[in-house]
Amino acid sequence: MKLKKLIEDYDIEAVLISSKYSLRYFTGFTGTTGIALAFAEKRFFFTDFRYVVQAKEQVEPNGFTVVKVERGAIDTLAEYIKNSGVKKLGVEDKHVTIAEYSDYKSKFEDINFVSLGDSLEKIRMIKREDEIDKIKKAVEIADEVFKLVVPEIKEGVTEKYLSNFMEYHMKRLGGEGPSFETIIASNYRSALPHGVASDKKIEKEGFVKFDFGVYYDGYVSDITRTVYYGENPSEKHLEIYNIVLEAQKLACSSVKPGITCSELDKIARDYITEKGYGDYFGHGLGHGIGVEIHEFPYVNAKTETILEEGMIITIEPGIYLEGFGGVRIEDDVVVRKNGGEILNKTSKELMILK
Ligand SMILES: [Mn+2]
Repeated sequence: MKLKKLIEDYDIEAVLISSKYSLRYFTGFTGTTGIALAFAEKRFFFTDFRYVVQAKEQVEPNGFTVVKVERGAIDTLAEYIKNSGVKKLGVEDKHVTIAEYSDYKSKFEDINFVSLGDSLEKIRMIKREDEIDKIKKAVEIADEVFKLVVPEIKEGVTEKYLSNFMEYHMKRLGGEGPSFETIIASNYRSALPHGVASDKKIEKEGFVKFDFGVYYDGYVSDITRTVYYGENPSEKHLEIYNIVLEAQKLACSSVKPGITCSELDKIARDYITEKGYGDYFGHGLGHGIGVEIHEFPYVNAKTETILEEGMIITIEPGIYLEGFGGVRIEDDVVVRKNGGEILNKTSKELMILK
């Protein structure tokens, strides 16, 4: 088991799991209040009255024993730590507040805190098949939602109308909701890489960029499509769309075990740069997805992580021209033995909606 190995590698006796996504991943807990203490052999999950029944259902199948705490888990945790003779305790230092840390220091006697850095997050990089299946389902729902929203793109409706429409259907189709704030950026706003849906009305002759995703059983999807709304896309609209499309396809077909994230980023970036738009692609090529919308590995010029079978990354190059508009195309791709498996079924060819 991965936690057991981590405990050995760090030469510690136990790990305190406190962050939302680590709790979700390692224990299965989806509530808001709980903390877990994992030893090499035994595991405990501390929560209060409100969550005891839910926690038993969710965490026991993952090997955690539920301990009901009165209010705040700190005193009970301190007892368990003391009684188990823990000397070195791994903590999620990146997620612990100063207030929590001073609590730990005052309540946990004679303990050495060991920073786990990104180690718990990195355990999540390679997905099991059951995790891949959940992401596939999240992608399937996203594809379906996109199909439904396209006919709703009409002059005069607001971006927010479209995002509400999409989020309603995400839930209707079995998702838990959006995996992040739905981005709908129309016309000049499409040049904003992260323009969340606003009160702006859809108007003719411009791009409409949709970047959205769905949570399904705790796992996310993340997809971007850019459509043209109007009769007469300009040469420039067609030009930048086709450059992004080619760069995206090139990167998707280059996914394979053994390539580094920076090499993959370079393939798309070099293509866009050759075409003269390198300065307008100001973000990384993609990122891992899983229980969280942005996970390891990050696919950018600086990341030397080598892609391995079972990782799932997004491939999402873009070109953004201020005052004019922008294009991004994004798919979710599983690293398989023989290459990348693109999960999205939605076409990437330019849709011109009249
Ligand atoms: Mn993304």
